[in-house]
Amino acid sequence: MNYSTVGKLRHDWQRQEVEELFRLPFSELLFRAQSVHRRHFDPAEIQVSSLLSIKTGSCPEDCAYCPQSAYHDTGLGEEALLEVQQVVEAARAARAAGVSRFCMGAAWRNPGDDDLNRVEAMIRGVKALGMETCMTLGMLDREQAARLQAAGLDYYNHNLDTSPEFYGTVITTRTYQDRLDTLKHVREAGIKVCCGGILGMGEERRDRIGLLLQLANMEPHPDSVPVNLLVQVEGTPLEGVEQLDPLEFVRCIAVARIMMPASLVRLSAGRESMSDELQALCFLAGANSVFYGDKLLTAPNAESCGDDALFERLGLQRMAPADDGRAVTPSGEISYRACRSS
Ligand code: SAM
Ligand code: DTB
Ligand code: SF4
Repeated sequence: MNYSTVGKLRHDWQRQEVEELFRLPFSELLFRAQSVHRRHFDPAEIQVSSLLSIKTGSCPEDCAYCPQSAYHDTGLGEEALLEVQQVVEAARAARAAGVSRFCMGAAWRNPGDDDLNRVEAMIRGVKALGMETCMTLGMLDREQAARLQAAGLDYYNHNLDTSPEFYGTVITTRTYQDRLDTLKHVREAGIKVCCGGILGMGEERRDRIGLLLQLANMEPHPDSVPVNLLVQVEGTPLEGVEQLDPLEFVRCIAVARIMMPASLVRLSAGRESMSDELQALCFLAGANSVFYGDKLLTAPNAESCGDDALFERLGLQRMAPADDGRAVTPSGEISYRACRSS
């Protein structure tokens, strides 16, 4: 290994060198990932985001993993777009729980112009709390991205999900190029990009490498890279798909860290099914961000109490939470259960 290039930002990754990273002995791979991590981040710090579904269910896209697709019978009905006040209250509760970034998701193929008026008011309301804002609303054109940027949006989440080759077996209602186009509009509007994927959908290692190559050869890299482990939801086509080897998942985190040294790598969906020890390995491999709160968009997340205890046991400090010390009663939309002392 050429140590002079360790941790340098590159956008010319070749498949063969990524395959070689995956083939390294596990301890060597983790050592390299941890070395890269320390050049750009304090390894004792973790970025904490929380999620709120601002418009749930009945999505016109056919994503095989997603409980919110109208194509799958998962028992989720369609809910209307939340009111601005409901969203701001949920963000206030998240802030009181030490969350620094508030991510709002909608089950849309793309937002309509009327929806966008309310969404802009949500961004302004959450920004006024001193929190970072993130949204994931589906496809955006240039003008829509510019409107969100003008409202103060910090991050836009839009995942590539998997390799270009595997993509068509998971989603047929929109193309890989559609995703890349939206990412371009977001970047050109001056919004930070949050882009990652889902592992454990029955893809091969070559697809995981294909996804990482797409992400790491973006210039600049996505600012934030969510690595989701598929949450298998009853009624979705991917329910029952063979589970991914957890150590392969850790390898992917480590390779993502090495390829995108300065990006936040988020250990995203799927933590509720992971042991504390597996999550600790992911942090050691370079993950330095999580979703906090007992719910993701519609699926359960690792419980916040357990997370508080885990961060404490691992000596992890939260990155720059916006906290003015005000006590806030959590709304019903987002839940941070009071921790029982034992
Ligand atoms: N509709 C918008 C879109 O697809 O871009 C935003 C919401 S969508 C739920 C956001 C992301 O959640 C998807 O891109 C996918 O990566 C992730 N996701 C959805 N269902 C998931 C599941 N069951 N397990 C893991 N990740 C999931
Ligand atoms: C991301 O990559 N993962 C989050 C967020 N971006 C929007 C969503 C996970 C969704 C898990 C399934 C659910 O809660 O419905
Ligand atoms: Fe719709 Fe997004 Fe779910 Fe796909 S992932 S069905 S686009 S909410």
